[in-house]
Amino acid sequence: MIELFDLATESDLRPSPYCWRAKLALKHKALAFETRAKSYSDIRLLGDGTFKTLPVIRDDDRWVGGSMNIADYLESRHADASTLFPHDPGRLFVNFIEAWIDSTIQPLIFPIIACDIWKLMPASERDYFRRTREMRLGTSLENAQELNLPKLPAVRASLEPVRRTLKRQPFLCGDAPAYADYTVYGALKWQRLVSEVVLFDEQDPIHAWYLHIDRMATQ
Ligand SMILES: N[C@@H](CCC(=O)N[C@@H](CS)C(=O)NCC(=O)O)C(=O)O
Repeated sequence: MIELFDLATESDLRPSPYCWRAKLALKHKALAFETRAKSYSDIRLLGDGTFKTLPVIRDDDRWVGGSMNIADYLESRHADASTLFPHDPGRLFVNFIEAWIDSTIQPLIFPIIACDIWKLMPASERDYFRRTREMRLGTSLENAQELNLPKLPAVRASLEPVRRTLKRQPFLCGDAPAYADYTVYGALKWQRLVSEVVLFDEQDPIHAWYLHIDRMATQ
């Protein structure tokens, strides 16, 4: 049975957008797996001790870390199961989506929700989270939230490429969801799990798409 090491909050929410990508890749391939809740300070105890981030998976004696490495590993190991990269043999589309989400969408969302994530962290992880994330944000978690909440309309507008694509087709990958969809979903799930801010409402084309993947993710 594959084990997925997944970042957990104190109340066992699993907010990590990267871990959602890995979880959905496993579900997409219809593989049996169990998640193992971990904190930041547990990461260095996994495998050979070189992992710095979650997700990490263990498949018998094979350890793989990094969401895209995990997707690539599952794709080559289970080539007979439904592909994670349909219509994208060179991975050109999915590479763009990953770069866009990692460099633009998640950094727009993060300052708004960082303080909410901090509140949900186990007490033992809070100092680490605050120190490293305040360094990244260049200000306090509270100040980052206050400064960035008024920018919500711009954050919503930044999802316009997804919205326009979903007006033409049911999923970013075509008629069925695949890894590029899961990469976008991970960012939105992360935000919705930890914060009350609304990035898309029920009229938004993103809504039905999100609910479909959310059912897959949580069943
Ligand atoms: N490029 C990595 C990024 C993963 C990542 O940044 N994960 C965060 C959790 S959301 C983490 O484990 N951070 C460790 C830390 O801050 O110490 C991937 O795609 O998996």
